Amino acid sequence: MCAIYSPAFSAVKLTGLALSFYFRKLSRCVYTLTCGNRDARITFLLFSIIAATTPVFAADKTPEKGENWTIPGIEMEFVFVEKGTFQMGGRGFLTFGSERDERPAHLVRITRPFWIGKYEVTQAQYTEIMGENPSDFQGEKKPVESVTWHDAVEFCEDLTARERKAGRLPEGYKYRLPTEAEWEYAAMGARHKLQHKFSGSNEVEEVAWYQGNSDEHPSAVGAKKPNRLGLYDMSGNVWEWCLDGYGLYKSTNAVDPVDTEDTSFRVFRGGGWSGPANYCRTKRRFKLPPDKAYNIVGFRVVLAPSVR
Ligand SMILES: [Ca+2]
Repeated sequence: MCAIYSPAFSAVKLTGLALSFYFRKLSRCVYTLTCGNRDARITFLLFSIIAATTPVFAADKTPEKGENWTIPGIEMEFVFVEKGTFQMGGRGFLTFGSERDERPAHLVRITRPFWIGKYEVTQAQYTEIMGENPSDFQGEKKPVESVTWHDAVEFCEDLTARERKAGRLPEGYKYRLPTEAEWEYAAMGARHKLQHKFSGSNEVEEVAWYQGNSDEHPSAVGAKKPNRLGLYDMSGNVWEWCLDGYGLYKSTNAVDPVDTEDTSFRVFRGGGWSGPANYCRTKRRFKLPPDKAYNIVGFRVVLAPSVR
């Protein structure tokens, strides 16, 4: 019985009285605003409900796990990729004739989901963030090229700062270059077991701009067939910088691998408009010093957990 006279009970009672007073005042205010007109009162009420629940009136949307994402303002589209395990690298003839540095094949576990750019970063998007366009082959919808690895990293850092300021970064995530493992996992269509030679097909013509069909220049992004995840130009058009330094694979299985041992070279992937079809294989690896820029190399971006 003593409980009904406790301070907690008094606080609840006072709060109830205050709310009751507030709603009576609010009702009187609405009645006055609508001049006592019943239809106007109902309209006012409906408008209030819609305003409180419609996204137009809500705060900016943020990336939701399980859903694709588009960065407002620069319309950079990202595809959500579930975590999973895949075979990285190749086994000689069993995987379309792999090079020495593509072996040994080993299992890689991606333990956290991420988003990856649906397209290579375009010149319009690069210009919007960096205020310049270094590309040899100009065109707003063409991929940016002639960028060093450092340029690509700086773009990602500036994009991260922009999105952090806007309150649109998931906890622990940032925009950065994909690791080689993330890139290959996405190029292969994530958890699908059937492997294609190129990203999305065994026929290079279907999915890639390369030496045989490019007419010696890169093309606007997204013109070829996408892979199973809906990613375009993972094979061909421009090569794509990855985060990793260049090293040989180890035979042991790996968890969220990223090679930072020797960073005198950085890896780039996917083949490009000036190279043969074989370079467009999802497993193919190349390397360049991070301060070199060529008009065959661009990049795409992931929204992913920070790496160690
Ligand atoms: Ca590409």
